[in-house]
Amino acid sequence: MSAKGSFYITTPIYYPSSKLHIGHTYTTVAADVMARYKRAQGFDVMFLTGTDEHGQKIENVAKAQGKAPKEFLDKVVAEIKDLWKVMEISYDKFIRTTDDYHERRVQMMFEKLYEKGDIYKGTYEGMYCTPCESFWTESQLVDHKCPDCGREVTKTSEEAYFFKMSKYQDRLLDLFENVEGFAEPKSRVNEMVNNFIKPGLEDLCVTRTSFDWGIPVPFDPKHVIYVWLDALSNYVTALGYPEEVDGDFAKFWPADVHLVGKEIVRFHTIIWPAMLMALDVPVPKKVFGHGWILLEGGKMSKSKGNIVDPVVLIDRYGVDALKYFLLREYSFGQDGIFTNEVLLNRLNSDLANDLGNLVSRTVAMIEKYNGGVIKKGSAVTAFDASLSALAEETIGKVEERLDKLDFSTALDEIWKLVRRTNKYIDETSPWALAKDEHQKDVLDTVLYNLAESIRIVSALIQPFMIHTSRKIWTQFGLEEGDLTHWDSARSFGLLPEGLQVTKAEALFPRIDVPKELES
Ligand code: ME8
Repeated sequence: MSAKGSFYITTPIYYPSSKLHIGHTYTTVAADVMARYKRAQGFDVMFLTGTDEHGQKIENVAKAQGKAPKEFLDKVVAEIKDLWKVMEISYDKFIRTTDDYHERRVQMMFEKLYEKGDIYKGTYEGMYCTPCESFWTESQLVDHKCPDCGREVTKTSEEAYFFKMSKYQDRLLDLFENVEGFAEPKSRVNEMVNNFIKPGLEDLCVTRTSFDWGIPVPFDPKHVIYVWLDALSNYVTALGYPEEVDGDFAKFWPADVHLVGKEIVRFHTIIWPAMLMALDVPVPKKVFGHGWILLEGGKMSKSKGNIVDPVVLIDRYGVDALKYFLLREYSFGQDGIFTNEVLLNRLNSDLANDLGNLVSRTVAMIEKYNGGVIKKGSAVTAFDASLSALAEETIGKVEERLDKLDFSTALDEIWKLVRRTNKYIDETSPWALAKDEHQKDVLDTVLYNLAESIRIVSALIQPFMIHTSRKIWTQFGLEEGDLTHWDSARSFGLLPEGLQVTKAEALFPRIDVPKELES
């Protein structure tokens, strides 16, 4: 294990009922940035994502296409993996709930809970929402409809197995009230405690007999294991539990953070910890329920068809621009509205103007005034100290923000440095210095400081925009290594003399917004 220790981060495992949209991309990009950041800091990282493949909904979609579930799923899963490849998602493991090892381990977990008496056989009577695959009690319904999606629920009665969730009520309350940072943001804690735990937890129906596309109960195979039990278990089966507990499971569990959308916080902060408590397994350190990306008409939904396709945006503006936009524009815990105009204005102001111009102006000036060679002047200007101080301080601020999963303000800290560096150009006016040969040493200092500040920016943006960092390194004659490493952003003044800069095309071309919105 690395000196820094391990870091385990997960995304939800997505339903491969159709192509993924920008909402799924949002969670996955956030997890990817955290994984890259922690690796850059020297942690031993496990980043898990995957697909949730069982249940009636998937069975129905496959049937509608005239396909067997697995045949349908293999195609959609291949498309999802292609999307993550295009987006350079650096997952370490991709789990499918149809993987043999997962199915076997879920059965083992079910048996363990049954043997312990925490799963028992009874009769289920209640309300079921088919699209959400969720059971609800009458009191949880909103206007007699599913509280998650607002759709019709149907009354169901059948023999079923139950998980003794009620037994864990007090321990769950203790978890919410006394374990700092378990559920975040804080607003979600109150919702869970007041709406779900305090009114009293009921035992959870954890099997179905009305469809077959699922993992059978090992000792009673006409019952299929409830999809949420199957799905949540992925976070530990992927690590070997309960078959192999000495390898990845020992190293990475408990998870440092499960990233999820706010609509599934309930499953992750109540059902999942209760299951783990019953299995005598530690609960995850944190469940972070982020907000939704909404369209003007409401939440994107595969079934409503009002989705934004990430591939279309990537083809038009590039992967880095999309990643930057998603994490900079929206505050991670809150909802935000997606419009093309918001996207384009953000790309123009932050990427084309602030960062793109800074790099192209600096490279152009080093070419024009110094034949493309970076020189270290010995003079100082009145503006150097504040630039270098901010440059050295920025990494600490970014780390503090990222450790709180506050991506938007982390990027803003980096952009404060970008804007400060642009201001340094205005303050020092290199074009004026270039006209006076007595100022040559000052000019060298200024150009060096600009290059050095850009190097620090490029090291800090790498978890978010690896292509852009690489393009900057190429323009400044840098190879990936000590001078581009995350920690290199702690020190100003590392660039050696004599590096050769090379002009390249603009990092982010300026977009003509009215024209683009018309097309
Ligand atoms: O719920 N804005 O899968 P799913 C932000 N299989 N995030 C969004 C979003 C939006 N508009 N739409 C989707 C499932 N997401 C289960 C999970 S985990 C053990 C099982 C993201 O395909 C967000 O992370 O419906 C949300 O929680 C997830 O996709 C839901 O994906």
